[in-house]
Amino acid sequence: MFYQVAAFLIVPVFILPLLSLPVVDAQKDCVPWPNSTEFSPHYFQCDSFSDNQFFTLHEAAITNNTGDDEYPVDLTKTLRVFLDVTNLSGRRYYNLAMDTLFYRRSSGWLGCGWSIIPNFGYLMNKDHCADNPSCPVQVGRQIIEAKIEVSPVFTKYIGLFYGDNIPYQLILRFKDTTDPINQKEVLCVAWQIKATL
Ligand SMILES: *[C@@H]1O[C@H](CO)[C@@H](O)[C@H](O)[C@H]1NC(C)=O
Ligand SMILES: *[C@@H]1O[C@H](CO)[C@@H](O)[C@H](O)[C@H]1NC(C)=O
Ligand SMILES: CC(=O)N[C@H]1CO[C@H](CO)[C@@H](O)[C@@H]1O
Repeated sequence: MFYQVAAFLIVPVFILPLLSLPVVDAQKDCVPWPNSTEFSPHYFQCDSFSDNQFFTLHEAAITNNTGDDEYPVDLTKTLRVFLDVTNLSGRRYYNLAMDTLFYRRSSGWLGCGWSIIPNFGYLMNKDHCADNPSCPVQVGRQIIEAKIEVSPVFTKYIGLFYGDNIPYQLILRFKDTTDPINQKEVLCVAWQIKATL
């Protein structure tokens, strides 16, 4: 853990400028708060690294730990994400892991875009099925729930380098880990939110 904490605080100064070049958006999206994120969260099913995503997303909600909507989203508290999905694979999933990737918004003379925030492996490969009544994921349509718990070290790091009350994008990638060597992504969900840290 210690080396990660150190990495959050020391490495970014040197390598952030290299890693943070944004992927430039289409011109019509070049606004500071895309997809009305100033007022409400926006989600969509994102493209997958894998050939197939076996889950289809119908609807989604992001709430605080008591299940209430709270906006801006407070990243220093536990968040719950509810995903109304259909599992199209024809089989159950007992082993799933979730990667959470953070992006921040930039808009300026270089254009607009989302730049990835280096996380040094933190918030990756979180066991989705430990202590989770919405696992296993059955065949067909259902609600699955995921918790996002960001440590104070990570929120401090984000706050320090990127700031408060700006748009962030969270990408949640769910992977079937039954075969650890050959993990298959089953669902990718993007959240674009205004966040306090
Ligand atoms: C806004 O949301 C749509 C999906 O609803 C997505 O395709 C688009 O890339 C988003 N815009 C930005 C700037 O992220
Ligand atoms: C969640 O948000 C509601 C409404 O803003 C608030 O009353 C409640 O205390 C919040 N719960 C937590 C755990 O922060
Ligand atoms: C490809 C496949 O097996 N699809 C199944 C997914 O789940 C639906 C609903 O249970 C079935 O009708 C499909 O046959």
